[in-house]
Amino acid sequence: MAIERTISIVKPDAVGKNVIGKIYDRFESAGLKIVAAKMKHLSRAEAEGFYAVHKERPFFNDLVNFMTSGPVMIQVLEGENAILKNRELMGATDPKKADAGTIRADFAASIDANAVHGSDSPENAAIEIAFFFASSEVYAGR
Ligand code: RTP
Ligand code: MG
Repeated sequence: MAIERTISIVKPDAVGKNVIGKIYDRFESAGLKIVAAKMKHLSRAEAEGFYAVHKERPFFNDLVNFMTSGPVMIQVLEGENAILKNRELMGATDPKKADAGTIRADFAASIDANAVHGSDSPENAAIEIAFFFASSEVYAGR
């Protein structure tokens, strides 16, 4: 299986609930390694740029408002099948539909305040990693 890298973001609701460490434990327990991390309060321009793929969607403005409502914790996860593995750990977008034991089932309140973001494809993972980190800021996960 391929070693991949993916972007994970702990969203403002989960940072506010003080569960960054509990979410990091899910990644580490699943064999994913944190190889870069930073806390950041996104500007409107940064949130709009990061979510540019959604700019025509009806929820875009709510999404940008929410993602700029407080600091987020951004990390690069590395490991076997990291992109899909992270999506499985996150659970469905709507926490009401997320499987028991997933991050969103356990920590999220609504489809807007849904605790985490994860890249959804190798192409988007590469774009999203480059959006937040210089290559010199991402470390090899030996
Ligand atoms: P994310 O990008 O944050 O990891 O979430 P996702 O792939 O599971 O969902 P996506 O379709 O990419 O949507 C991005 C974020 O927009 C909000 N959303 N709201 N009201 C709605 O119908 C709706 N649909 C999506 C969610 O907060 C979602 O995480
Ligand atoms: Mg998405």
